[in-house]
Amino acid sequence: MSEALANLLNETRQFPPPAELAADANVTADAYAEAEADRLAFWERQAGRLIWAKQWDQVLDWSNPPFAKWFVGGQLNVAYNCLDRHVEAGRGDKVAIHWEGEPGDTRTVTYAELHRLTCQAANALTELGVVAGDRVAIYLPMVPEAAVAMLACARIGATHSVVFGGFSVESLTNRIQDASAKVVITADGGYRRGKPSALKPTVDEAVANCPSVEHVLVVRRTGEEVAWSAKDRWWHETVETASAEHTAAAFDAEHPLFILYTSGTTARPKGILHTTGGYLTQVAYTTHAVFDLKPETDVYWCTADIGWVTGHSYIVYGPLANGATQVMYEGTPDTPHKGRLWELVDKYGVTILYTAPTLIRTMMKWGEEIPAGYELSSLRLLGSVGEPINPEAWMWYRQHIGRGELPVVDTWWQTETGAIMISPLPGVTAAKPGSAMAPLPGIDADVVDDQGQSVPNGGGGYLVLREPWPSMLRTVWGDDNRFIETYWSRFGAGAGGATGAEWVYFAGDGAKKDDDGHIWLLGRVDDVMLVSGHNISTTEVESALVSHPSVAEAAVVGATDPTTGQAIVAFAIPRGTAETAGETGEQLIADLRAHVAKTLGPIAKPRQIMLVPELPKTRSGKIMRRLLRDVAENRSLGDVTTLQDSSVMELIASGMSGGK
Ligand code: 6R9
Repeated sequence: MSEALANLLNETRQFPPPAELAADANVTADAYAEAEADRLAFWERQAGRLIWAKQWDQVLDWSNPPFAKWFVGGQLNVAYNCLDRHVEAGRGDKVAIHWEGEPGDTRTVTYAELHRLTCQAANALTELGVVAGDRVAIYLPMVPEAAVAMLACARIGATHSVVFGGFSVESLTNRIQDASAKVVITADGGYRRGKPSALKPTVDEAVANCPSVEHVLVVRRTGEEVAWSAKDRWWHETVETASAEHTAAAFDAEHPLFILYTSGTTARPKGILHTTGGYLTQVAYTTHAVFDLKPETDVYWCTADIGWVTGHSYIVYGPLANGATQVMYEGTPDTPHKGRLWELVDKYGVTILYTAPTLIRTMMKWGEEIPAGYELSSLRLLGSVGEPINPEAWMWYRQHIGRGELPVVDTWWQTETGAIMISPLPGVTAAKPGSAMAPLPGIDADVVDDQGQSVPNGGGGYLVLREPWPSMLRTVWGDDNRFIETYWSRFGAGAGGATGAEWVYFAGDGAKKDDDGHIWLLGRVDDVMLVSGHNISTTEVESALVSHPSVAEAAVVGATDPTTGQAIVAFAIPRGTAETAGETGEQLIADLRAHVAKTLGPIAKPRQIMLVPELPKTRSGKIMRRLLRDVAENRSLGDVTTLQDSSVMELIASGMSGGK
């Protein structure tokens, strides 16, 4: 990327931690110095947060890069660390999960109960022939059984592969086949947008083409009628009748814990493999450090789905390893009304909220009167993950959800990294709206140019990780070459660097360092635009648009242009109150183009802005710019099957207003 980026964002606001939080923070600035002094000793101390059945002999074996082994020779059981140890310490009656179904039904699951259910599920899976090393696919709605199923697999050493409940037959089939899963755990369905949404028929269709599957375990959630085959077993008849006695065996630190497929906007999904000891160490540490989690007093809520890595690391493993009390919600944020999230924050006294920019921007669009109608005073910390958060969305979050006082931690990481890598520390960092700030203690991140050279402050380029980290992916399931090819061949030793060159992990994200050396994420490298020889990041133009009072959300793409190579085409969703019909719309578009030119410079002025009611998003809430490029270049639409809502593209095509 280029010099053009250096002066694009002029964000200078900065918010130090509230004094009270800083005074009592779990992690202080010393952590950076400690990790700096001896990185491996630092991670070794963090591994001490867990209970190990056998101590490791070596912290890191990096003798065969890029294949890492952490805590070599150590043994532990993940479920033991998430459940048994809390129960054994007398905290069995503590609430693990305040579960809220979409229709309003609730369950309160204590650590003792979660432990009992997990032991029963472990026994049931064993009974069905599952042994350590086997793969189990999990295709469930957001019900406590999803966590139980994952923990039961971990308990017996089976490798789980959670498939998001919104994925199609084809996606599910591919994932089951790729991992040769022996058992599938599913439900009749779940509740979404006010009605039951079936899952079992999708599993039936998939399993018909998956000979590896021997049994299907079905949770009854909606009570709707389901077809039944010889492979099917009801969860309540199998798991809930099984013995609750189960002794967790210890597994090697490098035993495969789970496979999770990255959705990937174009390519075939990759099965990202995570293992046991290093993964749990880093998710446990980051939950403690980044969310400042105090298990005795906090009520934590991560709004992600268990089908994504955020749900794995920050609903299941991180919070439970720390003994947290959390909220789990089944449904959509606008069912039965647009205040549902705030109603739940109020009801359960949520103190830490972790959500995604897409949701924050949706809330901006709906208007701040909605959260203003609820009591949100229990909140003390806000987090963001999934996409770059625009400075204005960050400010809105702090202002309207965080009373203008709360720290916002913008956490950068990936399915591949397993845990948070770049983020403010809430008791230490004076955060800048829109910046993930700095690598966490023990993490070595950098921004490099095309040649792999570290850029100076003020420069832009590619985000890389220079040192292995405990929760790093170990490979792509069944495809070591693809692992090396995708992540390790762009820079450093894997790119044929000079003798003695280090291995460098390529994250696929554009980034820049500001004048203070803080890191700003600029979106996927594939999304960067090249306009008249200047690299311009979609994120920055989107942030400029969102900083206009009439815009709630924006997506920007580069469309082929005969004169400039690529031209900037923007799609903008007006805020709740903005008038957009006819001439008012034309005027708004003119204002927005001028606003972008003023904020970022004339080079970044969009050729075209379209006012749209919605944007195409992946099911995890990331904007799908690929489809918008099709619209911008007047092409017929590519594959829309991974869209959250496939009718959005029709809506955009028909409701489009705006011209050059
Ligand atoms: C955790 C998760 C990973 C990609 C990542 C980046 C984007 C995530 C971000 C962010 C800017 C943040 N991303 N968090 N970009 N700031 N705080 O989302 O994993 O689904 O694998 O996506 O998401 O582009 O490379 P995953």
